[in-house]
Amino acid sequence: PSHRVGQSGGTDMPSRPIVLGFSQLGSESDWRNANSQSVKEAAKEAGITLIFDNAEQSQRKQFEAIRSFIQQKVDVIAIAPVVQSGWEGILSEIQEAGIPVIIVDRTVDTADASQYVTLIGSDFYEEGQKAGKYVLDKMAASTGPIGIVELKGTEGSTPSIDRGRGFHDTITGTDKFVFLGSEYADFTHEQGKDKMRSLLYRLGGDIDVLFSHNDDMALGAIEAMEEYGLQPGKDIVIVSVDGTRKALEQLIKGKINCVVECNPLLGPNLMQAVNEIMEGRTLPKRIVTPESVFTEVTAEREISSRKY
Ligand code: GYE
Repeated sequence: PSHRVGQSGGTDMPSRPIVLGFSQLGSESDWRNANSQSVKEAAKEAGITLIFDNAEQSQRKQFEAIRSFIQQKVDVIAIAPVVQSGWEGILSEIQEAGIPVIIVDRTVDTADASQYVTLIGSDFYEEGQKAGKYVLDKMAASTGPIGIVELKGTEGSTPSIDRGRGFHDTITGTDKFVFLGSEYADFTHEQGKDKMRSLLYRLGGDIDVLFSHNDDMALGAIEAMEEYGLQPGKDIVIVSVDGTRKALEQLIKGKINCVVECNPLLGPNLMQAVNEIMEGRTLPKRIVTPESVFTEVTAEREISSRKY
Protein backbone atom coordinates (compact mmCIF):
# COMPACT_ATOMS: atom_id res chain seq x y z
CA PRO A 1 0.00 0.00 0.00
CA SER A 2 2.77 2.51 0.80
CA HIS A 3 4.71 1.69 -2.32
CA ARG A 4 6.02 4.21 -4.78
CA VAL A 5 3.95 3.67 -7.85
CA GLY A 6 4.08 4.31 -11.48
CA GLN A 7 7.02 6.29 -12.88
CA SER A 8 5.98 4.59 -16.08
CA GLY A 9 2.29 4.44 -15.26
CA GLY A 10 0.88 7.91 -16.04
CA THR A 11 -0.01 8.61 -19.61
CA ASP A 12 1.63 12.02 -20.07
CA MET A 13 4.63 11.29 -17.88
CA PRO A 14 7.87 10.71 -19.73
CA SER A 15 8.57 7.04 -19.01
CA ARG A 16 12.02 5.91 -18.00
CA PRO A 17 12.99 2.28 -17.59
CA ILE A 18 12.20 0.65 -14.25
CA VAL A 19 15.35 -0.05 -12.22
CA LEU A 20 15.50 -3.36 -10.33
CA GLY A 21 18.23 -4.20 -7.81
CA PHE A 22 18.64 -7.96 -7.42
CA SER A 23 20.70 -9.42 -4.59
CA GLN A 24 21.52 -12.96 -5.72
CA LEU A 25 22.84 -15.14 -2.91
CA GLY A 26 25.65 -16.83 -4.80
CA SER A 27 26.80 -19.07 -7.65
CA GLU A 28 27.11 -22.34 -5.74
CA SER A 29 25.24 -24.63 -8.13
CA ASP A 30 24.01 -25.18 -11.69
CA TRP A 31 20.51 -24.37 -10.43
CA ARG A 32 21.76 -20.99 -9.18
CA ASN A 33 23.55 -20.18 -12.43
CA ALA A 34 20.42 -21.02 -14.42
CA ASN A 35 18.43 -18.81 -12.05
CA SER A 36 20.81 -15.85 -12.51
CA GLN A 37 20.76 -16.31 -16.27
CA SER A 38 16.96 -16.42 -16.27
CA VAL A 39 16.72 -13.16 -14.29
CA LYS A 40 19.20 -11.38 -16.58
CA GLU A 41 17.48 -12.52 -19.77
CA ALA A 42 14.00 -11.74 -18.52
CA ALA A 43 15.06 -8.23 -17.43
CA LYS A 44 16.46 -7.52 -20.87
CA GLU A 45 13.33 -8.82 -22.53
CA ALA A 46 11.08 -6.74 -20.28
CA GLY A 47 13.15 -3.57 -20.81
CA ILE A 48 13.90 -3.40 -17.08
CA THR A 49 17.30 -2.06 -16.00
CA LEU A 50 18.87 -4.69 -13.75
CA ILE A 51 21.52 -4.06 -11.12
CA PHE A 52 22.75 -7.56 -10.31
CA ASP A 53 24.88 -8.47 -7.31
CA ASN A 54 26.33 -11.90 -6.45
CA ALA A 55 26.86 -12.23 -2.66
CA GLU A 56 28.86 -15.47 -2.79
CA GLN A 57 26.77 -17.14 -0.07
CA SER A 58 27.36 -14.32 2.43
CA GLN A 59 24.41 -12.60 4.13
CA ARG A 60 26.69 -9.69 5.05
CA LYS A 61 27.45 -9.14 1.37
CA GLN A 62 23.72 -9.24 0.64
CA PHE A 63 23.20 -6.43 3.18
CA GLU A 64 25.95 -4.37 1.52
CA ALA A 65 24.39 -4.85 -1.92
CA ILE A 66 20.94 -3.92 -0.63
CA ARG A 67 22.25 -0.74 1.04
CA SER A 68 23.83 0.27 -2.23
CA PHE A 69 20.51 -0.35 -4.04
CA ILE A 70 18.83 1.97 -1.52
CA GLN A 71 21.47 4.65 -2.14
CA GLN A 72 20.99 4.32 -5.88
CA LYS A 73 17.23 4.78 -5.36
CA VAL A 74 16.22 1.74 -7.38
CA ASP A 75 12.47 1.26 -7.99
CA VAL A 76 12.21 -2.31 -6.70
CA ILE A 77 14.55 -4.58 -4.72
CA ALA A 78 14.52 -8.36 -5.20
CA ILE A 79 16.35 -10.62 -2.78
CA ALA A 80 17.22 -14.32 -3.00
CA PRO A 81 18.17 -14.79 0.68
CA VAL A 82 20.99 -17.21 1.56
CA VAL A 83 19.55 -18.08 5.00
CA GLN A 84 16.07 -17.39 6.33
CA SER A 85 16.80 -15.59 9.62
CA GLY A 86 18.24 -12.15 10.34
CA TRP A 87 16.44 -10.06 7.71
CA GLU A 88 14.13 -7.85 9.78
CA GLY A 89 16.62 -4.99 10.24
CA ILE A 90 17.60 -4.61 6.62
CA LEU A 91 13.99 -5.03 5.48
CA SER A 92 13.05 -2.12 7.77
CA GLU A 93 15.77 0.00 6.15
CA ILE A 94 14.27 -0.74 2.73
CA GLN A 95 10.76 -0.08 4.01
CA GLU A 96 11.85 3.32 5.39
CA ALA A 97 13.24 4.18 1.95
CA GLY A 98 9.81 3.34 0.50
CA ILE A 99 11.12 0.70 -1.90
CA PRO A 100 8.98 -2.41 -2.52
CA VAL A 101 10.66 -5.80 -1.95
CA ILE A 102 10.19 -9.09 -3.76
CA ILE A 103 11.63 -12.23 -2.16
CA VAL A 104 12.83 -14.78 -4.71
CA ASP A 105 13.52 -18.52 -4.32
CA ARG A 106 14.24 -18.94 -0.57
CA THR A 107 12.19 -17.35 2.19
CA VAL A 108 12.79 -14.92 5.06
CA ASP A 109 11.26 -15.69 8.44
CA THR A 110 10.29 -12.11 9.33
CA ALA A 111 7.38 -11.79 11.78
CA ASP A 112 6.11 -8.77 9.83
CA ALA A 113 4.82 -9.96 6.48
CA SER A 114 4.31 -6.38 5.29
CA GLN A 115 8.11 -6.16 4.92
CA TYR A 116 7.84 -7.70 1.46
CA VAL A 117 5.22 -7.67 -1.29
CA THR A 118 5.43 -11.22 -2.55
CA LEU A 119 7.51 -14.38 -2.45
CA ILE A 120 8.21 -16.17 -5.73
CA GLY A 121 9.57 -19.70 -5.40
CA SER A 122 9.07 -23.40 -4.91
CA ASP A 123 7.43 -25.43 -2.17
CA PHE A 124 10.54 -27.09 -0.70
CA TYR A 125 8.60 -29.06 1.90
CA GLU A 126 6.64 -30.72 -0.87
CA GLU A 127 9.89 -31.49 -2.72
CA GLY A 128 11.15 -33.29 0.39
CA GLN A 129 7.90 -35.23 0.62
CA LYS A 130 8.20 -36.28 -3.03
CA ALA A 131 11.73 -37.53 -2.36
CA GLY A 132 10.50 -39.46 0.69
CA LYS A 133 7.62 -41.02 -1.25
CA TYR A 134 10.03 -42.24 -3.90
CA VAL A 135 12.16 -43.95 -1.25
CA LEU A 136 9.09 -45.57 0.35
CA ASP A 137 8.04 -47.01 -3.03
CA LYS A 138 11.52 -48.03 -4.12
CA MET A 139 12.11 -49.90 -0.86
CA ALA A 140 8.59 -51.33 -0.54
CA ALA A 141 9.81 -54.90 -1.07
CA SER A 142 12.69 -54.68 1.39
CA THR A 143 12.16 -55.60 5.03
CA GLY A 144 14.99 -53.42 6.35
CA PRO A 145 16.78 -52.16 8.24
CA ILE A 146 17.46 -49.61 5.48
CA GLY A 147 20.24 -47.15 6.29
CA ILE A 148 19.70 -43.57 5.07
CA VAL A 149 22.18 -40.70 4.93
CA GLU A 150 21.50 -37.11 3.99
CA LEU A 151 23.62 -34.45 2.32
CA LYS A 152 22.08 -31.20 3.47
CA GLY A 153 22.53 -27.84 1.75
CA THR A 154 23.41 -24.58 3.49
CA GLU A 155 22.70 -24.52 7.22
CA GLY A 156 19.77 -22.22 7.99
CA SER A 157 18.60 -21.98 4.34
CA THR A 158 14.93 -22.59 3.56
CA PRO A 159 15.41 -25.35 0.95
CA SER A 160 17.63 -27.33 3.32
CA ILE A 161 15.31 -26.93 6.32
CA ASP A 162 12.11 -27.66 4.41
CA ARG A 163 13.38 -30.47 2.16
CA GLY A 164 14.79 -32.19 5.24
CA ARG A 165 11.50 -31.82 7.14
CA GLY A 166 9.38 -33.00 4.21
CA PHE A 167 11.60 -36.03 3.71
CA HIS A 168 11.76 -36.99 7.40
CA ASP A 169 8.02 -36.48 7.94
CA THR A 170 7.33 -38.86 5.06
CA ILE A 171 9.78 -41.57 6.08
CA THR A 172 9.29 -41.61 9.84
CA GLY A 173 6.66 -43.87 11.28
CA THR A 174 8.02 -46.72 9.18
CA ASP A 175 10.54 -48.36 11.48
CA LYS A 176 12.37 -50.25 8.76
CA PHE A 177 14.29 -47.04 7.95
CA VAL A 178 17.24 -45.89 10.05
CA PHE A 179 18.80 -42.42 9.72
CA LEU A 180 22.52 -43.05 10.02
CA GLY A 181 23.92 -39.58 9.56
CA SER A 182 23.79 -36.26 7.77
CA GLU A 183 26.24 -33.57 6.75
CA TYR A 184 25.90 -29.95 5.57
CA ALA A 185 27.62 -29.58 2.20
CA ASP A 186 26.57 -26.05 1.22
CA PHE A 187 24.89 -27.17 -2.04
CA THR A 188 28.28 -27.51 -3.81
CA HIS A 189 29.74 -30.37 -5.84
CA GLU A 190 33.06 -30.18 -4.01
CA GLN A 191 31.62 -30.40 -0.51
CA GLY A 192 29.15 -33.08 -1.62
CA LYS A 193 32.12 -35.22 -2.59
CA ASP A 194 34.06 -34.46 0.60
CA LYS A 195 31.18 -35.06 2.97
CA MET A 196 30.08 -38.25 1.18
CA ARG A 197 33.62 -39.48 1.52
CA SER A 198 33.52 -39.02 5.29
CA LEU A 199 30.06 -40.63 5.56
CA LEU A 200 31.38 -43.66 3.66
CA TYR A 201 34.47 -43.79 5.82
CA ARG A 202 32.32 -43.75 8.93
CA LEU A 203 29.40 -45.94 7.83
CA GLY A 204 30.61 -47.87 4.77
CA GLY A 205 28.34 -50.69 3.68
CA ASP A 206 25.53 -49.74 6.05
CA ILE A 207 24.40 -46.97 3.68
CA ASP A 208 21.51 -48.02 1.43
CA VAL A 209 20.00 -44.65 0.50
CA LEU A 210 21.35 -41.13 -0.04
CA PHE A 211 18.99 -38.17 0.00
CA SER A 212 20.91 -35.20 -1.39
CA HIS A 213 19.33 -31.76 -1.08
CA ASN A 214 20.56 -30.81 -4.56
CA ASP A 215 22.03 -32.24 -7.75
CA ASP A 216 25.51 -30.74 -7.45
CA MET A 217 26.12 -32.47 -4.10
CA ALA A 218 24.70 -35.73 -5.52
CA LEU A 219 27.13 -35.54 -8.45
CA GLY A 220 30.01 -35.05 -6.01
CA ALA A 221 28.73 -37.96 -3.91
CA ILE A 222 28.67 -40.22 -6.99
CA GLU A 223 32.40 -39.59 -7.45
CA ALA A 224 33.09 -40.41 -3.80
CA MET A 225 31.08 -43.66 -4.02
CA GLU A 226 32.92 -44.77 -7.15
CA GLU A 227 36.28 -44.04 -5.53
CA TYR A 228 35.14 -46.13 -2.58
CA GLY A 229 34.37 -49.01 -4.95
CA LEU A 230 30.58 -48.82 -4.82
CA GLN A 231 28.09 -48.52 -7.67
CA PRO A 232 25.97 -45.40 -7.24
CA GLY A 233 22.33 -46.05 -8.06
CA LYS A 234 22.73 -49.79 -7.35
CA ASP A 235 24.62 -50.29 -4.08
CA ILE A 236 23.25 -47.00 -2.84
CA VAL A 237 19.93 -45.57 -4.04
CA ILE A 238 20.32 -41.84 -4.75
CA VAL A 239 17.51 -39.30 -4.64
CA SER A 240 18.28 -35.68 -5.44
CA VAL A 241 16.55 -32.35 -6.02
CA ASP A 242 16.72 -29.76 -8.88
CA GLY A 243 16.72 -31.51 -12.26
CA THR A 244 19.80 -30.06 -13.94
CA ARG A 245 20.96 -31.52 -17.23
CA LYS A 246 23.99 -33.18 -15.59
CA ALA A 247 21.78 -34.92 -13.04
CA LEU A 248 19.31 -36.08 -15.68
CA GLU A 249 22.25 -37.57 -17.60
CA GLN A 250 23.21 -39.58 -14.50
CA LEU A 251 19.58 -40.58 -14.08
CA ILE A 252 19.56 -42.01 -17.61
CA LYS A 253 22.81 -43.89 -16.82
CA GLY A 254 21.19 -45.30 -13.66
CA LYS A 255 23.64 -43.67 -11.27
CA ILE A 256 20.90 -41.49 -9.77
CA ASN A 257 17.50 -43.10 -9.17
CA CYS A 258 15.16 -40.14 -8.77
CA VAL A 259 15.35 -36.37 -9.21
CA VAL A 260 12.67 -34.13 -7.75
CA GLU A 261 12.35 -31.03 -9.92
CA CYS A 262 12.97 -27.53 -8.61
CA ASN A 263 12.49 -24.89 -11.28
CA PRO A 264 15.17 -22.13 -11.41
CA LEU A 265 13.62 -20.18 -14.31
CA LEU A 266 12.00 -17.51 -12.14
CA GLY A 267 13.06 -14.50 -14.25
CA PRO A 268 9.82 -14.02 -16.22
CA ASN A 269 7.69 -14.32 -13.06
CA LEU A 270 9.93 -11.82 -11.30
CA MET A 271 9.73 -9.24 -14.10
CA GLN A 272 5.97 -9.60 -14.28
CA ALA A 273 5.75 -8.97 -10.54
CA VAL A 274 8.02 -5.90 -10.87
CA ASN A 275 5.83 -4.47 -13.62
CA GLU A 276 2.65 -5.13 -11.68
CA ILE A 277 4.01 -3.46 -8.55
CA MET A 278 4.99 -0.40 -10.61
CA GLU A 279 1.47 -0.30 -12.07
CA GLY A 280 0.09 -0.27 -8.53
CA ARG A 281 -1.55 -3.68 -8.77
CA THR A 282 -2.02 -5.99 -5.78
CA LEU A 283 -0.05 -9.23 -5.90
CA PRO A 284 -0.64 -12.56 -4.17
CA LYS A 285 1.63 -12.99 -1.14
CA ARG A 286 3.04 -16.22 -2.53
CA ILE A 287 3.69 -17.28 -6.12
CA VAL A 288 4.53 -21.02 -6.26
CA THR A 289 6.21 -22.68 -9.25
CA PRO A 290 4.71 -25.98 -10.44
CA GLU A 291 7.21 -28.89 -10.66
CA SER A 292 7.41 -32.63 -11.26
CA VAL A 293 9.52 -35.69 -10.43
CA PHE A 294 11.91 -37.46 -12.84
CA THR A 295 12.89 -41.12 -12.85
CA GLU A 296 14.89 -43.18 -15.38
CA VAL A 297 11.76 -43.46 -17.48
CA THR A 298 10.95 -39.77 -17.80
CA ALA A 299 14.47 -38.30 -17.84
CA GLU A 300 15.09 -39.17 -21.47
CA ARG A 301 12.04 -37.28 -22.63
CA GLU A 302 12.92 -34.24 -20.54
CA ILE A 303 16.62 -33.86 -21.31
CA SER A 304 16.20 -32.76 -24.92
CA SER A 305 14.48 -29.55 -23.88
CA ARG A 306 16.67 -28.85 -20.84
CA LYS A 307 18.40 -25.45 -20.94
CA TYR A 308 20.54 -25.88 -17.81
O1 GYE B 1 18.07 -26.41 -4.96
C1 GYE B 1 20.27 -25.54 -4.98
C2 GYE B 1 20.76 -24.14 -4.84
O2 GYE B 1 17.49 -22.32 -3.24
C3 GYE B 1 16.17 -23.82 -4.48
O3 GYE B 1 19.83 -23.54 -3.97
C4 GYE B 1 17.50 -23.22 -4.29
C5 GYE B 1 18.61 -24.23 -4.05
C6 GYE B 1 18.81 -25.27 -5.13
O4 GYE B 1 22.05 -24.04 -4.49
O5 GYE B 1 20.84 -26.21 -6.05
